[in-house]
Amino acid sequence: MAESISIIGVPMDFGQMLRGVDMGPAALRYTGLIPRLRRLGHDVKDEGDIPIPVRDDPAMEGMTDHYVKEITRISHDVYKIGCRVMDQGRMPVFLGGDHAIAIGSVASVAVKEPVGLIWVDAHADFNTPRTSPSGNIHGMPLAVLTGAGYPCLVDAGHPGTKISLDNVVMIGQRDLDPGEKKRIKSSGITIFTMRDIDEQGISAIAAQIMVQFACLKRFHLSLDMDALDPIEAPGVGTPVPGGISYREAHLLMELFADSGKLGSMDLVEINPILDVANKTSKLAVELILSALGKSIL
Ligand code: 6HN
Ligand code: MN
Ligand code: MN
Ligand code: MN
Repeated sequence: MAESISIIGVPMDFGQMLRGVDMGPAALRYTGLIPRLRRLGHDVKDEGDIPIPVRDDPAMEGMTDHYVKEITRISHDVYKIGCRVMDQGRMPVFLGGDHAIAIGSVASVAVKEPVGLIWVDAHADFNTPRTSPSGNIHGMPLAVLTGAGYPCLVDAGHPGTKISLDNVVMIGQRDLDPGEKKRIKSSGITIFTMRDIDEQGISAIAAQIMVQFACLKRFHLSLDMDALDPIEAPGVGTPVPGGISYREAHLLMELFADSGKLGSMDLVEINPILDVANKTSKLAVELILSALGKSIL
């Protein structure tokens, strides 16, 4: 189905320690994301990039505390533009940046009605400041969105929890921190780790998700490129071996497209500096196209 899509670049790298992930939106545009979505028949508007301070700027020197203040302010900005796009009846596609951009993006799509949230990632991003070994905020957005962690981040956009734990599904995990594991187990959140994918296959898992989301009108896909195997997606800051294959990822996107319920998405964590000939952006664009209706036949 032809959609009205708004592309929102969020070149934010404050959620982790490596420069380069701020170039994600540029790499995805360079790879032809917008004309290729148009060729699929979609009406696509490029909303440009949200202005983000540059970390190398001497004015930023001495900033510590994992950039919580900057990320809070940027999350408000992401939220505002996401809300505007949603009000216009358009589908927002947020291009990161690191995964902390999801604090604002997911908040903006869950304002009017409950939505499902599918977190495709090698990690769970379910740490709080207490459980995080790194302190990096990109390891925390799913915890924040479900109401745990720095209060200023939990309250970004509008005060309080943005997504109920019952409406969250994680897929692709294979690297969890000890305290994070405990939080996952006690939360009762639905998780399909790499072992589950190996045992059940991607299509059976997608079918279970659609049963869980039967009462919801739409869902948001938050796709961290490190969910894929680093052989396919080397351009990420925190690669973990043993990930989702090229075909598994495509099939998952194709099944999401078939569901007719994909309402919005994030594509995050591409770091072109660490990439091999823009391989990760090329795959990411292919995956976005599959999620938005590109089919083989
Ligand atoms: N990501 N669990 C680790 C941490 O530092 O909390 C890694 C998080 C990676 C986050 O890839 O979006
Ligand atoms: Mn992530
Ligand atoms: Mn990750
Ligand atoms: Mn610290």
